[in-house]
Amino acid sequence: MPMAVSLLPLGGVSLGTGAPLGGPSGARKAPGPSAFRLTEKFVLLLVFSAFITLCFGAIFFLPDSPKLLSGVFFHSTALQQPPQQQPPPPPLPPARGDPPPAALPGTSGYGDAAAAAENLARIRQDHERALREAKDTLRKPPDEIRREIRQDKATFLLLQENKKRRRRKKQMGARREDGGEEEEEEDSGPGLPELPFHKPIGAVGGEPHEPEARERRAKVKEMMKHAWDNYKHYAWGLNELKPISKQGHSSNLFGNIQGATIVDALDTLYIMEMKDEFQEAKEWVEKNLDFNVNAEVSVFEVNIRFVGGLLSAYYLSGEEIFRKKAVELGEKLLPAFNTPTGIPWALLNIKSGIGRNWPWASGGSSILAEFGTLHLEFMHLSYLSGNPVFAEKVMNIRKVLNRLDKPEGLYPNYLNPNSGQWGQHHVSIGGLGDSFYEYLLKAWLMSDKTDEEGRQMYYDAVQSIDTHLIRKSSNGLMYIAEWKGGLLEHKMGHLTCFAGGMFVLGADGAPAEKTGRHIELGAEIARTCHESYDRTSMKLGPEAFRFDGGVEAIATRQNEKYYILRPEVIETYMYMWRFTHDPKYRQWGWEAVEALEKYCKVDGGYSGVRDVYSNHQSHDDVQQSFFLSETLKYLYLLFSEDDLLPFEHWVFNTEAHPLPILTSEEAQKRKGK
Ligand code: DMJ
Repeated sequence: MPMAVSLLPLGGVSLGTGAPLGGPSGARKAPGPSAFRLTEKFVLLLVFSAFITLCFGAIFFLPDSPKLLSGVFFHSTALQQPPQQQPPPPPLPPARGDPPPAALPGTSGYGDAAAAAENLARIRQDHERALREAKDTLRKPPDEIRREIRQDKATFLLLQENKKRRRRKKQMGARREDGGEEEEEEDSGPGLPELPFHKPIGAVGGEPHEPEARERRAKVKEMMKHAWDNYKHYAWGLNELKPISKQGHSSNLFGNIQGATIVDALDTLYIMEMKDEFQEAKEWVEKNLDFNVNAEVSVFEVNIRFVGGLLSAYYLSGEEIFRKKAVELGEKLLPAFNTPTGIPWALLNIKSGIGRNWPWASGGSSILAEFGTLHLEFMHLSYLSGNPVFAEKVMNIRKVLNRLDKPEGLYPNYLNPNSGQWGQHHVSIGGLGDSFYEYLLKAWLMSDKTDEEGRQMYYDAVQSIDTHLIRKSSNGLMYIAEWKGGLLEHKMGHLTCFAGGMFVLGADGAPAEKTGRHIELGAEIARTCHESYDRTSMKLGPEAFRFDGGVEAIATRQNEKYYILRPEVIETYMYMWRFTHDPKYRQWGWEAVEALEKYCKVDGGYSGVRDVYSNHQSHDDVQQSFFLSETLKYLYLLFSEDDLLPFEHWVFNTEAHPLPILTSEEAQKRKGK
């Protein structure tokens, strides 16, 4: 072990000149005491080596170790020792993932030097394996990756399959048959692939049959009007509204791209048949939506809200301007993928094309929920532009993920775009992880169930989630815990509540013997999330709730008690309603409407609240754009008939923007369309 070897002379000097351990100096000549000192020297040497080894190991296993590594010279040089200086390799650790720090053998005491040495060797071996894997990732020539992508992806092959071209005019004609306005369309020119999707089925639905549902849906539309009118009045053209101070609100997620609320709300306005509002929004997009700005943006947020919003607006209305803007923005986002692995940066300056990651993300990592939530939109961008590059970028993300070991079959939240290796082994189905899983399922659904790889990845992931993260409280509330390097944190975020809807949406495609379990997961998560609302004073859910320290589904920390108009719980009610028609889901949705009206509605729109357990409203003064795109849309759908945006034809992106299922011509023929 190089460390111990280099320490030997130092150890010898220090022990030899230290305080005599064996009595008076004359006694040193006697063989007994002298032998005794040697043993002690050896023991001390072992202890010292074990201590150094422990430090060495700790550096690897501490959270964010890459940050530490960069500043620790002795560690990086130790790693460069040639292999022959290593002790013989111990048996490989379990194939999946690193053991949690607490479980490391040989690091609990200073006496067990052999175990510590073994441990160090194992760490080195892991590290070297990681480096080798990273190199492999980087060595793959882009051509080979592209070839693999082409071979594997049935979804992408839809583009290749459809060789015959049809003029967009004809397509628009088909849409007009469905009730759209007659308008001269400009020729979109050559290069567009044929779109198997002919017309927007169910872009507007009939009136709800039941009088109560009709009334409730009308109420939701009224809420949309209140939110929209105030945004228009006080913050028109800006990203969001501050409903208390009655002015615009800008977060740094969009840089200086403007109009997030307008773009996010377009499709909600359309399906609610708010025609004047849709028209004014469209005019704003035509005249003012500008991506030629010097702005550093969140690739994920801009994709789900702007690209997603524009794509949906295009598919619903057939208005060419939305397609054009979506493709233009998609092209601006492409430089984000210029990393050694093709895993995109989180942040991108859309003028300079320079990207970087969030400074707080584990060792410079990209975030799973961010780079894993581009797939649906990018497949559509290829589809609408005729340019395969978008599809290639997102298919490459899958390739990188599929080459990595997953601890217990779970996907850590952090992945380093340079090395292609996981960062911290934290797993969450809420923040940082959530929509990655959602997009695996929806990629398969959106491909008309041809994307076999997406399907497999999704159901495998759910199996691991079920085994390792799903737990029940002592009173039987099911929840999805978070995983911190093998240890569970018994907490669930509001964001995690979307998973109920995801499970039930995926139930049908699950292996036959698992269908029931997926439905059960959906129903149980819906119930738990409803409890998280019901156990507050305001009947609105906190940002996170816990299942430890004697509580269940309750926020225990002050900074987890806020509600920012999030949609996830209502989203799950909507999916559960569609699949079960159990009236309780509409009832729970209505409770949320009443609570929103009571506590979040203000003169100037709708605001988040700081503490859902308090009887006194304290508003955060932000009307989030997702309130219009998601929360109100899901409520509206909850009280609508199933023929509005039917699931056989549409999937919703993670911001609730509906995208049509890409049905191949062949499949259409099979279905007799
Ligand atoms: C939305 O922007 C999206 O749903 C995203 O996936 C995460 N959550 C917010 C709303 O809570």
